[in-house]
Amino acid sequence: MDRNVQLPPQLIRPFKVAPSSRSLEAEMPINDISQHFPKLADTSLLECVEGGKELGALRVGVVLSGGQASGGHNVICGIYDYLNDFAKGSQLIAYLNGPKGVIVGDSTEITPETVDDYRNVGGFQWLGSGRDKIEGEELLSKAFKTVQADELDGLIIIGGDDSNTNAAVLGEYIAEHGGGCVVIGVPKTIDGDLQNAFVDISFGFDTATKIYSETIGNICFDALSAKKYFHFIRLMGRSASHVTLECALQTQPNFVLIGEEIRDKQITLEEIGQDLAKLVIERNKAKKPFGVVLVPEGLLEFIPEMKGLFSQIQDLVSAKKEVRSNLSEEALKTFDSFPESFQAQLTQQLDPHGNVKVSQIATEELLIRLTKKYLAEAGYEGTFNPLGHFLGYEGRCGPPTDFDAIYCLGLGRVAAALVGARLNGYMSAISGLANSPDKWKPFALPLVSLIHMEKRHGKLKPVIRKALVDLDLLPFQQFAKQREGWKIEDQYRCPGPYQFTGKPVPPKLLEG
Ligand code: FBP
Repeated sequence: MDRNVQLPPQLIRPFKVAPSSRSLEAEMPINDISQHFPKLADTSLLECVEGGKELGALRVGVVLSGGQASGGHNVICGIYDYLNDFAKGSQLIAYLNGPKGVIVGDSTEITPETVDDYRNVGGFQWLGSGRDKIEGEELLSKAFKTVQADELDGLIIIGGDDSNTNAAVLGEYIAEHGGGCVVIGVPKTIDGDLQNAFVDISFGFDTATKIYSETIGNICFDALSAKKYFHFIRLMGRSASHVTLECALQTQPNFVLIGEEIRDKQITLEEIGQDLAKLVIERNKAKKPFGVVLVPEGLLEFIPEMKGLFSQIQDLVSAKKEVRSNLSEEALKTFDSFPESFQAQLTQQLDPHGNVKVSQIATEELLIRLTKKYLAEAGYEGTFNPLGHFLGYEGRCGPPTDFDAIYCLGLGRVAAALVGARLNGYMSAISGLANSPDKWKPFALPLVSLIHMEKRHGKLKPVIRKALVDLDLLPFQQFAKQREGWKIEDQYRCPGPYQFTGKPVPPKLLEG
């Protein structure tokens, strides 16, 4: 396959950067966090435009960070291609198993043969990934030593909100210590919560939501055929409900919970349980003892009485204190209403960035339990055969959709160009993604413009703001307009498997 066959011309030519006619301040809320990033604070939005020149040979490092997302391998291929085309003699050094690879200096060089083995291949298995955080003097200085020892001109961190925060922190540290290596971030995450006026969507979201929608659609049709099970499907996506909302629009199930709506309308756990019980009763009256309910994995954090409990658990777990005996009276009441197995899931260790590991909490089982409780209270004696599902890891590593494949090659090329332009603390961004690729516009977006202060591990820290579902925007509005019609009248959609037109698996595997 001609590796550039799908890329539009403006992403193939060499870029140069120029001040943008668009204004950051006019298009997004900006917080003043300059005291935390004095070296990166003086930044402006730049556009990548045609007219770039051949660069001298560069030494560029790359690392995959955080959860897997389809297209990651193509970002690396895009970086490699750009260097190969416009910075002859460059070397691309890949750090293994996530940020830890940068800390300990564990790396391998990307060669032309391996590039062609991984182009358009899902997963992160080429380099491996990890959630280690490069934080604190000891780890930052180790990472600095690695980039110095490897004589890097630039390090490209492919990651989500937390990993891109880490890119800014490391870029600041290197600049403060007189290093010449620049740090560039690339927006990755299936969660879709790394988006703003210049990053329409992070890569991986498109592939993941298509994989989940295929399965949800299949389950909907099974429910409609067998007419005996109520399926409660929890979907990955940490805090924001973007994944659930997109899958809802694709498959039109009977009931969908959106965390951000529950927070804004202050809907309680009891009200959710009662709504679900009402749905079962009404469908049963219509001779439909079956149904499909979508649940975002981050739901609990948005429920008013759970928010306080979550925040207390986060503080106590961070401080390594026993949870139950240290909860406030109100939080304890909520905590004690849950079965022990669920309490254990809630109080497990946080991830290295201070997040509760929501993928390990069986919220769908809790909702099934609540539905049963309110059905019993309503004196319901009809059928209710619930089945819980979790769609998570299976969505993160499929072959990238055509969209993610092209987008990621482009993001990689832009990231390489930003290293060539010696920009420090910028994100490789492409906007206008709803248009055909020949109209996409590449940008260099200052990472600090995305950062605000947030409580992590019990302390306020500068981190990239997560973009949650906005109830005033079109996706939610479309959903809100249609959802009543999905409750009893079954309007299920079964989108089927997504199409991929590139080279799907490495030739080596085909040859066996
Ligand atoms: P990133 O933010 O790093 O992209 O990870 C997102 C995610 O896939 C979430 O949707 C999920 O809650 C979490 O990772 C699961 O983490 P882990 O792979 O550590 O179990």
